[in-house]
Amino acid sequence: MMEQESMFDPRMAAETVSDPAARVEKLRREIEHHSYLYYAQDAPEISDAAFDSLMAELRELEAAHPELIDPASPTQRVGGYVGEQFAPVRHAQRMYSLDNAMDLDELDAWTQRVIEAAGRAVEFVCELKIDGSSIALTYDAGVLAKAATRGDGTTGEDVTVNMRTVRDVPLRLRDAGVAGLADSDGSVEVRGEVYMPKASFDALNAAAAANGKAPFANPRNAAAGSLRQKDPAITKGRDLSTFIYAIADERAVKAESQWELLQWLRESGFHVNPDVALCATPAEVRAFCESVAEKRSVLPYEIDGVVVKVNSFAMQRELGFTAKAPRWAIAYKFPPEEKTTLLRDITVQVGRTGAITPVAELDPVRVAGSTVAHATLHNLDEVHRKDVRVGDTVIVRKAGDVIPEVLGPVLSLRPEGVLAWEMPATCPSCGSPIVREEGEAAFRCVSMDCPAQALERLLHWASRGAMDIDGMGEEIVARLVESERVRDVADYYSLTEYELATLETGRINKEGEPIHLGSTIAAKLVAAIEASKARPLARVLFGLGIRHVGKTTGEQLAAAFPSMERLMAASEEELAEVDGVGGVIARSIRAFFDNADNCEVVHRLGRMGVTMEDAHTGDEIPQTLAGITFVLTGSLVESGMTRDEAGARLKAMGAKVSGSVSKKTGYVVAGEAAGSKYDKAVSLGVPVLTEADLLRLLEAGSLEAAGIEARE
Ligand code: 0OX
Repeated sequence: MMEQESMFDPRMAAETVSDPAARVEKLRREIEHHSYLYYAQDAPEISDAAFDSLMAELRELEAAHPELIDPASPTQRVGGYVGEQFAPVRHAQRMYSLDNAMDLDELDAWTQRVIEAAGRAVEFVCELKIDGSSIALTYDAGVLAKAATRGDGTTGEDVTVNMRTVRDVPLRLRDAGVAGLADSDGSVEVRGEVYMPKASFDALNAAAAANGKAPFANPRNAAAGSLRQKDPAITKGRDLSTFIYAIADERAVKAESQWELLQWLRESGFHVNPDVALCATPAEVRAFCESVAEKRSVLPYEIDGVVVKVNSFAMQRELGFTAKAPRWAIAYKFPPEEKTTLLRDITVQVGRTGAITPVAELDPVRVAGSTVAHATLHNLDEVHRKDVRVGDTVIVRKAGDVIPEVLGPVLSLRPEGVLAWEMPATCPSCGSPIVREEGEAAFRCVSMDCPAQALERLLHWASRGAMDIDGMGEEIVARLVESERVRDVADYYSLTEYELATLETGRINKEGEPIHLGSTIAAKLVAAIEASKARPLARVLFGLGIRHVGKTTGEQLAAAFPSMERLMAASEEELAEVDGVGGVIARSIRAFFDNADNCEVVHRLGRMGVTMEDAHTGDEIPQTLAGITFVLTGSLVESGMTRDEAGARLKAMGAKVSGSVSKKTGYVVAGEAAGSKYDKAVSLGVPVLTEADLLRLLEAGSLEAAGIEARE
């Protein structure tokens, strides 16, 4: 910074000031001026120390004279507290998005179209397309009153308190800006981008990594995330900046073109990007875009293209807007950035459902705003199609500038003797054999004993539609898995009340001691686990999480096989013969039971008392309701059955159960608080049964025995 004498002596002691109000006002003007030179002009005239000294004096004076405190004072950037939710702000003028030109030819086509539509020569303004988060700043009578995010373009969020902490945002417009307003006491809304410089983004992510926190994917997310902090002090520590480039309603200023507007924005004190060009021809526009693409990587902030705008406001008004974007502006997007790096290894990842995905392990490389060290290779076919091999130099790019992608190898750089990659034979998480289902790209680990899938499988088993273990939610199951007390679904049934009561929830109380689940919840859980043992075989089959075996298939399998033992022994052909079970499902069931770990878990479930055989098999129940469709609505309070349970029992008697009422519906069973389905049944003349009728029917075994009139 240049050392230069300020027009003030910053050492002047606050208590010697004879007219504090005048001194405060002078100090504020001086500080605003130097902030403007520093942040907006990038041309400071005094040292940081001198600036700090001016601020210190102002703070001291304001502390001594609280009546002089003003929200527009440079000392008042942090204050207030953002509530749980940022209040919605409806934009007076919609915040449009931009149409894109994906290459220079599309850009040329657009400039030509505009010239034709205008019927005369057109000047264009080219600006860098800052990759940040859009912001709207409203000034009332020259003072910052509101800052709002773009949101959906119509309604954004109020982030005023946080935006005030961004040091290049003027809290008050400079006099030259006020002079350029159509109405100096009126309101003006300017728009731009809030962004985080690349270096600050890297430092933020390095700090996050050191503290074991998740990093931000790119500077844009970091800027948006920093703006949505509940505590403005956090936003203040985040090194955000702005570039302002637009106005909500150009009638608020005396400017008549975008170029003049940029000049007015600068004079008003806003940070305006210096890399702008006024172009008289499409060739000049194109040349600007090309020159920017070249220097993109040396800029201290991320850009993802160039915004080209028709300069004249009058012409902008003639061209107008489509439903989503102005016709007078376009975003020329850079092609996705590509880099080369070394493919160190290909590892495999086991997803929560057992899908095995190959992952490229790369020498870390910076692409389009963030460092890439891993990239999914999707599946084996993709690895072979791209012919990427461990040891290759590969080309990496970010699809949509977010998800990294390996495009392929640089074959000329391939070392000798590298081999094509093959899928490992066993799961890296549990060692079980990996299987591939016919016609599917994905390989899977189908073991119930696989830690990578444990949480998902355990939650599925306990879920409503499966074994319905009330209260066994994600938090508790995750703790049971972490503490290694539960690994597979059979482990649920050996849990003791004591173990559950003393399970740590992962939360701590005010004294810093761990909070345990406690005996009340533990007792309820043990009862719920016990109750689940009696669920019908169909639910057990669904609960096992066999791929492709949903609820209905579970019911069909339970109806066709009298016991788990018989089902486990069935051949692929026998399985494929079951109604609703084709070749794919049959193969999946066989692969499941061909896994020794799975058979062990099922046998352990049986020993624990979980249903392995329904009391009545489908064959024994007379199919008196065959061909009749039932619709269940409302809740069955008397019996406490769920609609699913009641439906399953009707199905066991041969009925069909449907979700909607039509003329073909046989009966509608209306429980308590039945709604539109009941009304529809009445209007179509479909007979309506009460819960008592239903219970009689289930008990008696046929309509006739239950005394219910058969339908024509
Ligand atoms: C940017 C940017 C975005 C605003 C209203 C219509 C055209 N990300 O840097 N948008 C616009 O202009 C839009 N200009 C920019 N420089």
